[in-house]
Amino acid sequence: MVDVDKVLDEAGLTNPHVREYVKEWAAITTPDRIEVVSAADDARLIQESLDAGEIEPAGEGLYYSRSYYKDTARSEERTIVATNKPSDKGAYNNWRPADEMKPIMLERMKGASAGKTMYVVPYLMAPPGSPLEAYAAGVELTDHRTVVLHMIRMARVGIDLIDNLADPDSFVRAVHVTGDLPNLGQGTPEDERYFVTVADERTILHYGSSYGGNALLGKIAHGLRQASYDGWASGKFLAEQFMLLGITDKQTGKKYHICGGFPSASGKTNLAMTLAPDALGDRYYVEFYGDDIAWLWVGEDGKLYGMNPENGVFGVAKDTNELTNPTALDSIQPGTQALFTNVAYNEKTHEVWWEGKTKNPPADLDGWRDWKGSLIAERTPEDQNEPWAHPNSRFTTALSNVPNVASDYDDPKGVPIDGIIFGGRTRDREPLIRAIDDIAEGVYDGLTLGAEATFAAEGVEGQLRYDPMSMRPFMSYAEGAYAAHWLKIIGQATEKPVFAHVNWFQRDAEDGHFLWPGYRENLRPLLWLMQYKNGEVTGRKTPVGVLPTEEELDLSGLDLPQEDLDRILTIDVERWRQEMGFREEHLKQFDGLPEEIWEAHRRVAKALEDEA
Ligand code: GTP
Ligand code: SPV
Ligand code: MN
Repeated sequence: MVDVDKVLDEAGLTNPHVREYVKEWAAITTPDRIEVVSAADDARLIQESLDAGEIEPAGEGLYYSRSYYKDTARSEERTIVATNKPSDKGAYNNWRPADEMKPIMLERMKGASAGKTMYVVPYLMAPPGSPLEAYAAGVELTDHRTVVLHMIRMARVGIDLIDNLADPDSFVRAVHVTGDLPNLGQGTPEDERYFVTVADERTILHYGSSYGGNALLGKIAHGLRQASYDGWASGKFLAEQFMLLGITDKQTGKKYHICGGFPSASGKTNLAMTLAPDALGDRYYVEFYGDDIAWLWVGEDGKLYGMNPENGVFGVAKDTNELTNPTALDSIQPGTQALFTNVAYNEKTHEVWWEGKTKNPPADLDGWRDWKGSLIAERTPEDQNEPWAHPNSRFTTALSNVPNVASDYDDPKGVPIDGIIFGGRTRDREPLIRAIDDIAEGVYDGLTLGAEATFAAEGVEGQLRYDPMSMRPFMSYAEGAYAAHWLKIIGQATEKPVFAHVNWFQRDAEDGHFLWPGYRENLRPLLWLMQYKNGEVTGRKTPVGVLPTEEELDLSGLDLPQEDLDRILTIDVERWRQEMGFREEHLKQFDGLPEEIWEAHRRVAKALEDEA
């Protein structure tokens, strides 16, 4: 048995509640060693991980790791929100009683860290001094060193952060036990994994993975599931899977902040890191605040504020290149201490590669291994077309490495929010952008956000996989209450943000090409939205919102076929009428949906029926 008191004394960790929690879980998981971690330990932990072969060098101050091959993404089926209130059950949160799940997790975790080190990782999901600090503190216990390296990049980590809390008992208890990855039956009926947030006890219990949102518990388990529950229970804030960016118009000196949700792998990181298109000259400057999570609240001055609780970026590697996202490449340059996970790796040159990094994979196959660790040169003919990198391979880097990170990104005050946008991958129907002035219609639009089903065989043609506010995998309480909470928070703001729905992914029906070039050009519709909010342009009213006219949208330097432009700046009324039926079925799943949302739905439906 480890002498926990001795370890905590030596580390100088004094918070009595944290000490008690560490002792309780050490007795359950029975690690051989316990170590308390601060960000300052990073260099030593990196060296230990290199020595142990858990990570490999990927250039000067860059590192590479592979996760177990059946452990490469979040598992939605195995993710559960457990509380003591059956009324918390929603359509999407996989609700189970806390009394049922806690014994299961105890059983799984019992003795499961034997032979390993338990790292105690105190963290804060906010800049210190934030008005939401009381909801931001957590202590992750993890038995996986690579998880610690990720936590140090993705969150603010240090003993001082939890030793000086206003309420020393107000921290999230976040327990991560990796388990025996080759023997967990991932994806089979005997699947042993469970990722449980006991939301009304502010306790997170994750067992059976060392990857991403399954294991870095500050990120989505705390930053989204727990925080959205806390935001609702306290009545104080929203926690959403949102990016957050700033746009400065150097000519007028005005600065705008826009946040918004796109479902996972639908372009948040790319949008937040976007740069002003060259064709617009150097008039605009885009600043990065966050790419995956935003917490929103109404400040004492009555304005809506937002902040990114994270301290780093866990970005999709695929298709990241000089054209699509040069900012991302800059943020993972030598010396940044960035980590790569599940990309392809050259064991001789220590280079990394992923699909879309360059047009073709490296020609000289010598030393290259794919994300599973197999030599590319030894691939059989059947395997030739397998990707080198896993499609969900990622890079992890601290916010401070992002070249266009906002100078005030860690200001605890947050930034005032001018616009809230929603966007999914939709191949038809959704125009480039439609602005929505009415709050209930904006919230309604968020609730009916979706991305097209990727496996057409199982889905209905034209029907979306709805993903309310891009929170479907992170929803922690019932959707009706969630909608009401949104209406309440936004309703309190004295200056209302403008809402908009965007779509970068509309395609030509015949050859499938994207009708809009996307990536950094996505700034153009956002500039229009801010002009619209300022009353500088009026747009064209449609049943589903206000669309820019061709003249209003700055298209300078772009050479788009007229028919593509016509398509993305109009709505397909027939498809929209069909969509309204799907939406009705979708919304009916939600008990207690506020009447304002149903009214918004009926208003839009009627306007579509009345349209010639
Ligand atoms: P998560 O981290 O999973 O929440 O994803 P995300 O929403 O941050 O998505 P990300 O920005 O990483 O983009 C996912 C994929 O979409 C990448 O492969 C991008 O290259 C691609 N993508 C992003 N923006 C655009 C765009 O404007 N047009 C097109 N065609 N593809 C895009
Ligand atoms: C997502 O899947 O939306 C992510 C990555 O941002 S993970 O942290 O694994 O959730
Ligand atoms: Mn995400």
